[in-house]
Amino acid sequence: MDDRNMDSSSSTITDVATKHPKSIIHIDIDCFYAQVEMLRKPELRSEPLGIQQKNIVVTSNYEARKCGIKKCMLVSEALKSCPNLKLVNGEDLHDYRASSNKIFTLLQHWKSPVEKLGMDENFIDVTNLIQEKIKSTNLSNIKFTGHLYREPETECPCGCHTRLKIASQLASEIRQKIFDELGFTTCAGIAHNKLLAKLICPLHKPNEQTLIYPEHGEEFMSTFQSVRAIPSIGSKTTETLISQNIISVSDLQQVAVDVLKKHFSSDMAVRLKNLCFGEDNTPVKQTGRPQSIGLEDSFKTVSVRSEVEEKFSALLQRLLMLVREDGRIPVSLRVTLRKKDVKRLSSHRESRQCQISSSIFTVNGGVITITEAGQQKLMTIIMRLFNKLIDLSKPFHLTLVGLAFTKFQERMTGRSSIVNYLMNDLSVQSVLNIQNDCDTSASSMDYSAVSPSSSTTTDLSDGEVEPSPKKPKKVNWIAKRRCLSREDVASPSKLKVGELRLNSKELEKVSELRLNSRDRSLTPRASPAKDNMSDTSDNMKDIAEGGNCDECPSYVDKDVFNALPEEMQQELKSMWKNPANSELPRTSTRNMNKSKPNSILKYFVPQK
Ligand code: DCP
Ligand code: MG
Ligand code: MG
Repeated sequence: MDDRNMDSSSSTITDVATKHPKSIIHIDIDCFYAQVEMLRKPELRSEPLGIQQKNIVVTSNYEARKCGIKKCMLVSEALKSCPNLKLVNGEDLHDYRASSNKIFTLLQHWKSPVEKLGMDENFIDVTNLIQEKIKSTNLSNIKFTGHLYREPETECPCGCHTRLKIASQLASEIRQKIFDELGFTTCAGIAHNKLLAKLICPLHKPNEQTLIYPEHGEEFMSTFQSVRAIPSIGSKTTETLISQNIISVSDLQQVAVDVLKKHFSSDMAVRLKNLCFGEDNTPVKQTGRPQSIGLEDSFKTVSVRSEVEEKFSALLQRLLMLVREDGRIPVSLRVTLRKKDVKRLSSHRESRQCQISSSIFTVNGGVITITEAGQQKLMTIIMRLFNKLIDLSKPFHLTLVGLAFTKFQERMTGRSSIVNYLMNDLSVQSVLNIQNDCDTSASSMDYSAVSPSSSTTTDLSDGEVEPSPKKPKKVNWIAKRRCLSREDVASPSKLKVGELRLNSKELEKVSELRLNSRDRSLTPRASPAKDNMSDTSDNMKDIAEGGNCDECPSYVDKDVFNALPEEMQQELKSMWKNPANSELPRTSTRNMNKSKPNSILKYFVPQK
């Protein structure tokens, strides 16, 4: 063993505060939808196979690609170039999504941050894992696995080459496990950042992997003929760049940042410059549960209201199946339309959303269900949002309708918690920004896969996902309440529970909170349906079905009340009859201690 080499590598490799400290693996499943179909029906493997959505072949197996089938080809063209092409309808995304989730789950095995990107891609930040491996690896003769974009002329002094070589071995191990356990072949890109890992991934495919070293990033980027190849550069940014005669990534590399600053914000200009040289420091953000669950349907044109209603109704049916699978109760609904501007021959998206009452859904044996009446209510809300988006006194032309549930409540468990009954939206998730056709921002890395223009797609929006809060248990919740800090105040889900106090005024809020979200003012549940919609976040309290038990105030939910133990029902009733009995001075700990051992008051006293 060469002692000199050993010394130099060990002194740099273990120091992650280096120039290229990270090791990122990007994994992409080969011909994903086609592989799902081939795993289902192995006899398809030997045939050219296309996956059809509407009149488009969205993807195909590699047999079909040999005959010239390309992604998003028209079915008619595809059949011309490959007459024996087998077509499978891929409009039902259920199995694709299920496989996608299995792969994501499997990737958690390496205990490193995994960021899911669309259906068939994941980033894994293996930086820490490699630090661990380095301790037990003989570094003197370490080799990369798979392909190398370019041989290095010299070793990077920060030690990244060794780390990336280990990452490439790890990538191979990960791909093997995906194949062994789930049967999918994959490609991987290995680099010191997400940008290069993603872009290098398809260099050799299928079932191959490629490693690129940081010093080759600039040259590799210059091989892209269009700036659009950079994941976070959307159509609007591309348009602006093209208007300045910046077409290729190489053009972007040559333009002065000050020139870009004339057309973009200063931050964005700098970011564009970094990206075109292969520099990207966006972190791999562990993906949580999707922040929104949505479906879209696109078509040539729809100009009649009843047809729109039909489209929404069909989407809703499918969306409710997804909600059932997901298991969370939606509390916000978004309607999206793509309007065709006939004069300008262009189209643009518009969305509206509003809150919906969680009582539209019921949970039976842990399964979310919705009645016919509940579905009708949703359709009423959807069409009301539609009416807000479309001026029906004028002709309209739509090319897409979309529905998405954009916020969810997490249910608490444990029968004994009164908080479960009265308030089960302790962990409301934030509203996802509407993803637009026109991406003008390059300030955050948007690696989202583009969906075909004419298909039904699922919006399990993975970009900007914040990990979903775990289902809180009552005990944890009380413990957390005790630790509320200033930052926690920004999280109303925690704060509101802590603020609960059982007097008639406050109890009103308990009921209100079932509909309440992060930044909305409290409105009694029995208040008339509000119609106060805006483009991004509306506050439509559409369901007002108070007056559920004889003695209950109108804002109390019948189901909720009836589900309470008899003892609690009695206690609440007597308190409603005489609210003064239940007043607890906020500061009085003496009074708290005096409350009956079984009193529901104990659930509502402010925690110290
Ligand atoms: N997809 C789609 N519409 C597109 C692109 C893709 O519906 N315009 C779907 C079908 C693909 C899946 O997403 O199977 C993953 O997209 P990829 O771009 O990764 O394509 P494939 O996995 O099919 O092929 P490859 O082997 O090139 O990765
Ligand atoms: Mg793929
Ligand atoms: Mg992909």
